[in-house]
Amino acid sequence: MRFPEGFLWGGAVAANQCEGAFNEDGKGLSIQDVLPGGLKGPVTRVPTADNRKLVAIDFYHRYKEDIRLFAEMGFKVFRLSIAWSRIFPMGDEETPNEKGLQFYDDVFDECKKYGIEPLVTISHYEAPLHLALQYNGWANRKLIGFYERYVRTIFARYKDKVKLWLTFNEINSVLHSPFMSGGIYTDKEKLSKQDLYQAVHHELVASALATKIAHEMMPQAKVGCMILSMPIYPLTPAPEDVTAVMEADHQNDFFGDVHVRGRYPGYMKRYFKEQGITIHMEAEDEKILENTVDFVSFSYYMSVCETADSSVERGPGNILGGVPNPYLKASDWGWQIDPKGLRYVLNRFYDRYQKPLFIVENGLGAVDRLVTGAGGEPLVEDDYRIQYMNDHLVQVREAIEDGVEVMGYTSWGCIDLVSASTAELRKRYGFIYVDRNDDGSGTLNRYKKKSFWWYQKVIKTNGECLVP
Ligand code: BGP
Repeated sequence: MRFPEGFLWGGAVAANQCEGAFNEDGKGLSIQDVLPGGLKGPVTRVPTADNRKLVAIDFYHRYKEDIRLFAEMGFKVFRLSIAWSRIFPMGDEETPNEKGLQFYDDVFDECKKYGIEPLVTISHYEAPLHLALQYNGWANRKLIGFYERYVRTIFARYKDKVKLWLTFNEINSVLHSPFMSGGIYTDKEKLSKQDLYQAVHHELVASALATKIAHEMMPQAKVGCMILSMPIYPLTPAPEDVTAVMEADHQNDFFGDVHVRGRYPGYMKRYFKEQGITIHMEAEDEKILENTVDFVSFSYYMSVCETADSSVERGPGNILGGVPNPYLKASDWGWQIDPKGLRYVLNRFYDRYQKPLFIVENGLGAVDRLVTGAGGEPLVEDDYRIQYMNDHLVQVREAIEDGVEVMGYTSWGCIDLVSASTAELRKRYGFIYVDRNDDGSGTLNRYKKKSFWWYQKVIKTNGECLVP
């Protein structure tokens, strides 16, 4: 069992979950700096001491050590995001913050030293707070212009260092977490569907515009969309349940369809009509949307079921939950583990789009224990993580056998970091343990987990050591 030559093995992080240094070197506040509890809120408006993202794992000061460890594992690619508020602290000013730009120059240079290719998410749940408070985030069309200025700035600066770009992290998540994903300050309960889908339209136009600009400024660059993928299975074979699945799928497929096909699908036009939603489009929007992506990237953690029976309870999940599947076990956070679902989504995306695919997030959030081994050495025996990743990668290989074109795989949280949904550090994903706890204690020292050596071997053998 081997993967294609040149397969991009690596890991992924996001600025707000690892960098810390929330107010250093001219960085402005981002929405994450006022979101100490993650998805469940509250929004504090000013940073509070209980917000673990303010320090996070201090990647800002320790990136050299961390990238060296990634190189030791053999990473070919490292997915990271640029914190928008390091480059434009308020989001709406005209001149970028030079120190912020310099930081990512340094990070990319460090990657280059080891032959690691950066894969950059332009916006990963970290819009400048000012854009949320002053403009209500992506609900406001003006965000397209601010985002355009931001992308032009980073493309001009990094065009010789970065070839792989993602426009928005999990762009479909804005339907479920409008503040974290879209910087929309209006309470989710009070936000109308009209305003929500109008915000989606603004993001889709901005994403296509970024793709257009990237292609003009950097002919070598490849731009991808990034979708939160979650296979949805019918809870029963009842045709009503299958229809419920189809309609739930539409709410996610919509995003990929616009990015790849360059126009709104018919099923969304029907949905807008039935919901009384009118998307306000400027004359140029349809033309801009025709700038389609070069590849499709996605996160994959779990699958769910759907049913037409509204009395059936929904369970927890990665931003969007669903009806639990009686055939699957769940992680400690209730996310149902389904390796075969990864082969299924890979085939589904490929059948639909015929574009190269990139798995840019996958992994297991678990409580790890740092213990002392017999010889006094620090140990983290995360066999459960090795099992999870082995089983998922076996299914990636199966999909490749099915003929699916897969560019690479970046495991989520290749180094422990702050969770997006619950803002905890105790929910660990890394191959590298970071001694930092939810109560703020810990040395911030890094330790290699058992999975570190396992992943190193996976990369070295190009997947040959995986166990079917
Ligand atoms: C995705 C996000 C990531 C990441 C991951 C794991 O939705 O793109 O930012 O955090 O999920 O989720 P969590 O951190 O909530 O466990």
